[in-house]
Amino acid sequence: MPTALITGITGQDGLYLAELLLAKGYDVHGVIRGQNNPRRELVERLVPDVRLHNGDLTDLSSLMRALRESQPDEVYNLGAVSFVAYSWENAFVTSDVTAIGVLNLLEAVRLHCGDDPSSVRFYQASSSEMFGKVQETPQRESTLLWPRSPYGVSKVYGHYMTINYRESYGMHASSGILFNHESPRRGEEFVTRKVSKAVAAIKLGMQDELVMGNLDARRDWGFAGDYVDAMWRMLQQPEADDYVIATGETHTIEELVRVAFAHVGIDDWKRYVRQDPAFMRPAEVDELIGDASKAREVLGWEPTVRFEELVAMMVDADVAALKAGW
Ligand code: NDP
Ligand code: GDR
Repeated sequence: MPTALITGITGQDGLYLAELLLAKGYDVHGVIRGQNNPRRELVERLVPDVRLHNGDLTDLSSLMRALRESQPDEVYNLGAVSFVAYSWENAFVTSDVTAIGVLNLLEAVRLHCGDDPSSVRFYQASSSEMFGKVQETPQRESTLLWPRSPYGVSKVYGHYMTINYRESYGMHASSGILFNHESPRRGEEFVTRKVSKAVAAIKLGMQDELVMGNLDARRDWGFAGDYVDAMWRMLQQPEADDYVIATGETHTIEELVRVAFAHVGIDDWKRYVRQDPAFMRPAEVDELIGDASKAREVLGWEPTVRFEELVAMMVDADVAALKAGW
């Protein structure tokens, strides 16, 4: 039975990846931080077979202990300060976790592997935010990186450090350059979930308005369940490499809002939506659209959920949750 260790186990992707690997028969371990993490209960409820190890990406010795205790064949580094807007307000913390945290984990894996640096396969959660002020459309693996936030800059560091450990030490270290992916488990700070939850609450008469930032930005949104499958496929390849994972479709935030309201039968959505500069960013990533042909050809990966279906799934889940009083 193969063994996997996941950082970021309490996050959206950590939970989906744990479910996928457990279904494949893996022994799954997760790194959880903090002395009383409020999301521990969620992990224990949704994926009770995952074994948790206390650790933090900023603490090298805790990562080495988690590796020693779990003895993984595969390590998935999903842990990060992942909210772009927050990264301007907390640039040092973001850099410590999202940039240096990758180095800590790579170094821990390298030391753990001893004479056989490729004995543990490593996945790094790189991001389309690295393309930032895009230099080419659609974005592919070779597109020049131009990050636009402390988060994006940190991800670029982690991305190149992963490549560097592959090239310097022969580690089986791959990066997935994943475009935005969403689900009913998405954190409520991110735009899709903020919109789905507000639309559900407005429909049920529990909220009056939805306060938004920039409605003109465009994103390539897919379903998180599809994207964790791509991560696993990358680590099954004989050679480590980097892959763009995206749907190849792009939509504005305004379209997201419109489609979400339309799904609950509200067509005059403008009545409920107000813009507030508080939600605008110091520098915006205006338009992202990915070219995942390499993943399609090499990994045999395809997205299965389209934009409208994704929005409907999220709104329906929030309506059900609010009705149930969650
Ligand atoms: P989430 O924000 O849902 O989860 C982030 C995870 O990182 C949480 O489990 C969090 O734990 C953990 N974490 C935060 N700080 C630390 C730390 N100091 N040490 C260890 N773990 C920590 O993110 P997603 O699941 O959406 O994303 C997973 C990864 O993929 C992230 O690295 C993200 O940047 C990246 N990514 C995500 C994309 C997306 O669209 N979702 C697209 C491209 C990349 P806690 O619960 O304790 O806070
Ligand atoms: P993003 O996701 O920054 O792309 O990063 P987010 O959902 O936060 O923003 C997407 C776009 O929506 C605009 N926007 C708003 N965003 C939020 N959060 N709240 C608002 O009220 C709002 N109004 C407009 C933003 O300006 C932006 O253009 C996500 C994260 O998961 C990263 O970790 C990941 O790397 C990238 O996706 C790919």
